[in-house]
Amino acid sequence: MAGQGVLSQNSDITFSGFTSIINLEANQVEFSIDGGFYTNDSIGNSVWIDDGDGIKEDGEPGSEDVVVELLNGNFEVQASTISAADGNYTFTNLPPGEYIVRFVLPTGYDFSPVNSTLDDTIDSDADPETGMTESIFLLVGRDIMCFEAGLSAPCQYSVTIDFRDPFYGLDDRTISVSIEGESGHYNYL
Ligand SMILES: [Ca+2]
Ligand SMILES: [Ca+2]
Ligand SMILES: [Ca+2]
Repeated sequence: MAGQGVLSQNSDITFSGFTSIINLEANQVEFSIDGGFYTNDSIGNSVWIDDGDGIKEDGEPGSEDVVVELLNGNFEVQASTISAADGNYTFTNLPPGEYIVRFVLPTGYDFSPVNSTLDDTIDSDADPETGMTESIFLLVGRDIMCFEAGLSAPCQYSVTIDFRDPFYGLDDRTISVSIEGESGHYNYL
């Protein structure tokens, strides 16, 4: 039955919807041809503002209006959407096949490190150089909702070192240091 989501075990149709050529003799009746149906499945999940570790944690908000594209195995754009207010996005009604999700990096952000944890539901999957996930092989009857992109704001940090003598104030030289780079933990040695 259409819409029930399971490709019948003995389906005679291909993904294009056609059977192979059927040759009938005169007066022959053929009852064995049937067509199985598959559900139209989904790929998705979310884009979020990360603290730079590539792991989606409590308190890190979704990022709205990020352009997300769905490519086929030949890197051709099949669909495009934008993330919702909570950062979520979904591509629905997809036939089985090979796909890639590409996130378009918003101005002022970098992509977080990819695959930072074994839990794929909370890690970032966007390659920091290309914004693309690895190939996704969507099978019949599966929704795959574990493709996230973490966005990290480059950190800006400055410190002033004061060399003045604490008692007499004879030497008032100061040095200011400014650092700009990826979010993360830095140590002064
Ligand atoms: Ca994080
Ligand atoms: Ca991952
Ligand atoms: Ca993930």
